[in-house]
Amino acid sequence: MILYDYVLSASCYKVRLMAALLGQDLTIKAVNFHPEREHRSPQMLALNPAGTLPILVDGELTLADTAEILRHMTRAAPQWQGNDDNWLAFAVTLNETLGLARLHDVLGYDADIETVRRSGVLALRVLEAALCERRFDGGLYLTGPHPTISDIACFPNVALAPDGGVSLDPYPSIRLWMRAIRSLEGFVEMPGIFRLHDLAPAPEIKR
Ligand SMILES: N[C@@H](CCC(=O)N[C@@H](CS)C(=O)NCC(=O)O)C(=O)O
Repeated sequence: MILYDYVLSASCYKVRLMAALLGQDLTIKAVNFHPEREHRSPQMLALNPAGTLPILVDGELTLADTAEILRHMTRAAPQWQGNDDNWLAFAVTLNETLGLARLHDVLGYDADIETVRRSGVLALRVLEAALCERRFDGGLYLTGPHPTISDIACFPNVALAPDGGVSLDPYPSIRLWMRAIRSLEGFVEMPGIFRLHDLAPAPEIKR
């Protein structure tokens, strides 16, 4: 499978992370998204007229929607498919709010930044409430005790929220959920999202 990729894209990272967790090989074709806007070049628009990344090519198949890509990658791993497409739709909301705030702050994208950040905070509150409820049901992940594509679709834009000026401090259940994802076997990093074991241990409290 070939991934047309930009290293700082949260959406492209979803695909790289999924492949790593599944142990699948990806041939990465780096696209100069910024500053060259190569994803809008005639060659790239021929692959994906919407002019977005990621794009996954698997033989004859070309996919340019992250949810579809994640479904395709997990077709032989039903335990990853989950049973709740609402979270895949929610991941789009996260991309349009927290993701846009980050593109504004990091790459200078035009946005009504306060409104976008406020919408991002509303989405985080929804996520926090859902994850808090899950923990009472004994589940660590969005759809139950095991991670699914719902978690992979939602995780990157949440983890990178501080890059868009949105703090994660008020959300303990979200932080626990992110720790769980970052400790998964096969987890890979992207700039700004680190593997759990690479973090300094919590300081010892002396009494
Ligand atoms: N519909 C796409 C959207 C993914 C997306 O938002 N990609 C961003 C990069 S993270 C993009 O390509 N934006 C186009 C641009 O900013 O010109 C999906 O869900 O995969």
